[in-house]
Amino acid sequence: MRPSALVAFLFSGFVLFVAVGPRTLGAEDGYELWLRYPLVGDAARLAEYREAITQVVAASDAPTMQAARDELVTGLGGLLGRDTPVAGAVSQDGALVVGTPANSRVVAALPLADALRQAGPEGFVLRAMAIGGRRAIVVAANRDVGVLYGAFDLLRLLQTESPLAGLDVVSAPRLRLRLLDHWDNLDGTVERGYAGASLWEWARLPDSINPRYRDYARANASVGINGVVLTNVNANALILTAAYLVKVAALARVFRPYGIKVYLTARFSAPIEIGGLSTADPLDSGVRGWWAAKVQEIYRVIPDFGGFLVKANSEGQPGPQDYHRTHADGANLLADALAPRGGVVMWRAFVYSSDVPSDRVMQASDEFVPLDGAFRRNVLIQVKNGPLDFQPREPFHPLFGAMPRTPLMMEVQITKEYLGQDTHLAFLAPMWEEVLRADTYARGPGSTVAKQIQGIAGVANVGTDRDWCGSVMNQANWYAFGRLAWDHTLLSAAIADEWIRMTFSNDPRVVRPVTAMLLASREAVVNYMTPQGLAHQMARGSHYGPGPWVTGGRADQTSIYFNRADSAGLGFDRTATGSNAVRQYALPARSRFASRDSVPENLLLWFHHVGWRERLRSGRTLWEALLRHYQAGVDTVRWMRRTWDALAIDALVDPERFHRVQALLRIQEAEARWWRDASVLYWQSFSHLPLPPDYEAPAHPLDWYRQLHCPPDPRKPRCPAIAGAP
Ligand code: GCW
Repeated sequence: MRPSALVAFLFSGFVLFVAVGPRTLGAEDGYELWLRYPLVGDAARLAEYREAITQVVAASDAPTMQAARDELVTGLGGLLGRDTPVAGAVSQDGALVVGTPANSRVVAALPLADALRQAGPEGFVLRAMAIGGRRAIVVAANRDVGVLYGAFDLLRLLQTESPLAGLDVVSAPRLRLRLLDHWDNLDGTVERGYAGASLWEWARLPDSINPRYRDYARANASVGINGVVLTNVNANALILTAAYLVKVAALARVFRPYGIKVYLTARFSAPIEIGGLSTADPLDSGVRGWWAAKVQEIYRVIPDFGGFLVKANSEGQPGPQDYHRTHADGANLLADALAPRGGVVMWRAFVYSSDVPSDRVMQASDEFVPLDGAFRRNVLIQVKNGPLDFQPREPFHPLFGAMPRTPLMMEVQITKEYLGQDTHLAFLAPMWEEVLRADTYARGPGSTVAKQIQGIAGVANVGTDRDWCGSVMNQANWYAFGRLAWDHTLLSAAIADEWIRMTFSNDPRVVRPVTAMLLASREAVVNYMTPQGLAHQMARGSHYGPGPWVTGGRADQTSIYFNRADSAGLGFDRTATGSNAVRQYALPARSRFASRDSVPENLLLWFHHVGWRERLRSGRTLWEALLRHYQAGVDTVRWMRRTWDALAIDALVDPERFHRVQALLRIQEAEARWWRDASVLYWQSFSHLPLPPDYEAPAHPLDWYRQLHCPPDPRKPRCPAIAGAP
C-alpha cells in the first residue's frame, strides 16, 4: 500500500470510529436473521433466566426433537452466556422440560391435558410449574413439531427480555397452511427476486447440501411456516422429471425435521413436454393416467410431499382452457391424482384472459365464482390479497367470501415487486393486517378476510445474498409474514417490536424509533407512489420507479388503463356508471365502496373518477389532497432517515448493518422525490392546476422523467441518475 493510501485508509477508519463512537458493536452481516442469540443485556433478566433454566430435559432423539434441542442449546448458550447441560430427567431446580406425552414420561405425567387439547396438532404449551418439587419450565406439545415451535417461542421470550415468572402460554396456529412460495427458476434466477440467486443449487443437488438449507428451515420454523413451494408458478415441467425429483427429495430431507413440507409447481402441459403425450386435456384418460403415475412417483421419493401449486391460463401459462375445459376440470385432474396420498392442489385465481377485459380487476371473480362447488375437496383456490396485483394498496379481493363451498388461500407478496423491491423500507405487516381484518360481510358483519381462508402463501423475498433478503429491513417482512400466518390477530406494532428486539437490540432507544419507522413505512410508500387508491403506476416490466404515462402493448397492463387521467379528473370509475366492479362485493361493502360519501379516502381513485377540483370529505380538492400525499410520502422518508441517523450517536446498531440501512434510506429518499415529481408533473399535464408557491419544485421537467431510462438490469433496476441525487 502506498503511504498516501495508507494514511487515507487509517483516516477513514478514524472517521468511522468517531462516527460510531468508542463502544463499537461487533459487525454483523445479517446472516443470522432474527435468530441471533447474544448475551442478555439486562442484568436482572439475565440473572432471572440463569436461575430459571439450568438444564434441558429431553427424552427423544427423533429428528425434530433433536432440532428443538439443538436450537435451545445454541440459543441458551448465547443468551445465558454459559452451557446448559442436557439431561434425561429432572434433577435440579431450573429444568427446561421439552417433549410430548408420547416421547417424554415427564411430560406425560403432567396435568396438561386441557392445554394440549387447545394446542392441537401443531401448537404448544409453555408453562412454569413445579415437577417433583423442583422449579421447571415446560415446553409441551402433541407432536414433535409443536415442541420445536414452542422452543422457538421460548427463545423469543428470552431474546425480547420478557419475564418468565408465571409463564403460561397455549398457542396454536389459526391457519392450517402457512407457505412460502418461491418464484425460483431452475436456472438459478428468481422471478421478482431482489436478493441474489435462488437458494436451490440444482446442479449440486442431491449430493451437496448447502448448510444454508438448514438455516433457511430454522428461520421458517421459528415463525411457524410449514410448507415451501420450491419453484416458480411460471413453471418448468422438468422439475417433475426423475432427475429433479431426487434433488427435491434431498431438500425435503433437510426441511422435514423442521416441520416443512415441500410442494412443487405443476406445469399444466407437462404430460406433453416430459410425458410424450400429444395432449394435456384434463378429461383425456391418458392424461389422467399420466398424472396419477407421476404423483405416485413423487411420493415414492418424497413420502410427505405437500402437493401442487398451479398457475394456469394466465400470462401465457398453459391450462385447461387450452382444451375448452374449465379451471375446475384442470384442478380436479391434479386433485384426483393427489387425493390418495393426502396432497393438495393450490390453484391460483390470478388469471388473465386472452381478450383484454373491460376491467381487469373483475376477471378472477367472474371466472371463479360460477365454479364454486365444482372443485374437489383437496383443491384450494389461491387468491391474491387484492384483485389486481400486489399493489401498495388495494381493496381486499372480492373472491374472499364469495366462494362459500370452496376452500381459499390468500397469497401475498413478501418480495416487494411494487413497493421499492430490495431498496425501499416498507414493512408490510400493516398491509397484511389491513386485508386480513377487512370485513367482506359475506356472512354478515364480522366476516373478515381472515375467516374466509384456510391458508396463506407469501411470495418469498429470499436469495443467496448474505443477508438473505437484500436488506436487513426486508427480513422483517419474512418474519412478519410467518407471525401473521400463525396468528392473524397479532398487531403489526407487536410484531415490529419483537422483530427489532431480536434483530437489533432491546434498548428502548432502538426499539421505539425503529418501531415507529417500520409502522410508518408502508404508508409512506403508498403516499409517494400511488396515493388515494391509485394503482399500477410503475415503470413497465421492471415495476421499479414511476411510469404513470406507460401506454402501448396490452392495455390492461398499462398505467393509463388504471389511472384514467383526463382533463376532467383522475381515477377508475368502478361504480354502476363505470365498470361496476363494486357489484362483486357483498352488501354493505359494495355500497360503501360505491358511494363517494362512504368510500375510504385511501381507495377513492380505485373506485371513482374524481374531478381535479372536486372537494373531498376532508374539505380539500382532489388536486390539493394529491399534492399533500406525495409530499407526505417524501417527508416521512426524510424523517425515517433522520431517525435512523440518530442511532449512530450512541452507536446503538453495529456499523455494518447501520451503514447499509442508512445507504438504502438515502436512495429511498431520492426515489421518493423522483416518484413525487414525476407523478405530480404528469397529473398536472391534465389538471393544468398550479403547484402552491411553497410546494417543493420538481427537480426536472416532465419530459426528463419520461425519457429517463434505467439500466436494464432486471435484478437491481435502480436509476443512477436518481440514486445519485443528494
Ligand atoms: O405480479 C405479477 C408479476 C409476474 C408474476 C405474476 C404472477 C410469476 O409481475 O412476474 O409471475 O404476477 O403472480 O403470476
